[in-house]
Amino acid sequence: MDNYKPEWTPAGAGEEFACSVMPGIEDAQVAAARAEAVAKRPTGRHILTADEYVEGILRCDRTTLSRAITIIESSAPKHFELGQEIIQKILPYAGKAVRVGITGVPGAGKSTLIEALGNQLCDDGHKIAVLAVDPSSSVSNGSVLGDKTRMETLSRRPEAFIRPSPSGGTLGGVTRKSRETMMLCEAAGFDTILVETVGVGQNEITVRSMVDFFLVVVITGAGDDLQGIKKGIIEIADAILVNKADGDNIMRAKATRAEYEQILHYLRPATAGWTTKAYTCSARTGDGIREIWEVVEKYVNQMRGSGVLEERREKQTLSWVKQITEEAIRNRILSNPRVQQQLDVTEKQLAAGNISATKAAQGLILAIEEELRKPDSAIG
Ligand SMILES: Nc1nc2c(ncn2[C@@H]2O[C@H](COP(=O)(O)OP(=O)(O)O)[C@@H](O)[C@H]2O)c(=O)[nH]1
Ligand SMILES: [Mg+2]
Repeated sequence: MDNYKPEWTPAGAGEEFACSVMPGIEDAQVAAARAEAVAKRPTGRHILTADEYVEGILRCDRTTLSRAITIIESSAPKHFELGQEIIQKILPYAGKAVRVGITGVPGAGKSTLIEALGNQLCDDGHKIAVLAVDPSSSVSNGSVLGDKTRMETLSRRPEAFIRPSPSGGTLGGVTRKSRETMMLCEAAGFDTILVETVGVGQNEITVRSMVDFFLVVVITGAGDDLQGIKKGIIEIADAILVNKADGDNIMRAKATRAEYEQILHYLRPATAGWTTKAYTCSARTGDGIREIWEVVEKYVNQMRGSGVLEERREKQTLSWVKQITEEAIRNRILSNPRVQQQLDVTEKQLAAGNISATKAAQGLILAIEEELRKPDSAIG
């Protein structure tokens, strides 16, 4: 196309001096090339090999790490195999982080605390991973943990990695997923793992069994403060942290701290050689956050020195192995057709009221034993 150019246009000038330019020819070509490339792209995501995953994780490539975690969390059998291959390969690089569990009732300020603490740790040169564990979420319809809106600045930091709770599943399943996710994060170079869990059901026990330090976040409430918290939780804590010690709540928070101190005085500490104490902080103002981390560091140094930490981790792994085995055995027995048949019979007998519970259990055990004795038994 001929473009009209003014007389004063320098010789050899381009279209910059022209009127009625019709651009876009080249753009159209680029667009066509792009469309072609898109069309050639394989549909669905390309599944990496275990080695490719491992390589990406060790490089701390977040996309690869996230995808590997998704594989770990998946219930599909093909993902299970791949996931276990990845875990096996990253094993030598896992286990190096400080693992801290943080629990407390909903609204205690766990996520706000993690935001404050996490930012501080990043400023100090740490790389932190925040995971959430909530096996009860399938029941309670998903309590929001690892809540990114509460961790707004932290979630944007390159030194931090936040992963919400895997949804649903059995307790054993969630434990496995969380433990393995933690290992992947460690292999990616995160030196501090913060595990948030909501204080309901079995959650605390589950998280206690996978961390080095267990922090229980509490708040002052109206009336009888200590009624709300289960005694069992205090018994497994390495520190009690009374949060929201700010504004006109400071005095009450201090009083609550003193009450916990009194209770702790009569309890056996959760970790041998360590004295569990109560502290106050404000996740909102940041008061006491540095101090609580100093407690964690002191604990880790002391417990590493005495070998208690290593021993705890060994015990944790062993009990995890037992848990996996027990779950597998139970599933296999209960899915055996002969045992299922007997279960149906038992159920009917119980409903009719003509058998005692003990007798019913005996009948089931007999059926299981018979099944085990068979040479071609599906259980054995
Ligand atoms: N005054 C005050 N409010 C806080 C503090 N920490 C958390 N909160 C508030 O308490 C509410 C629950 O916090 P959140 O972190 O989501 O609690 P979580 O359910 O334990 O994770 C939010 O409205 C927070 O802003 C604190 O130290 N002081
Ligand atoms: Mg939360």
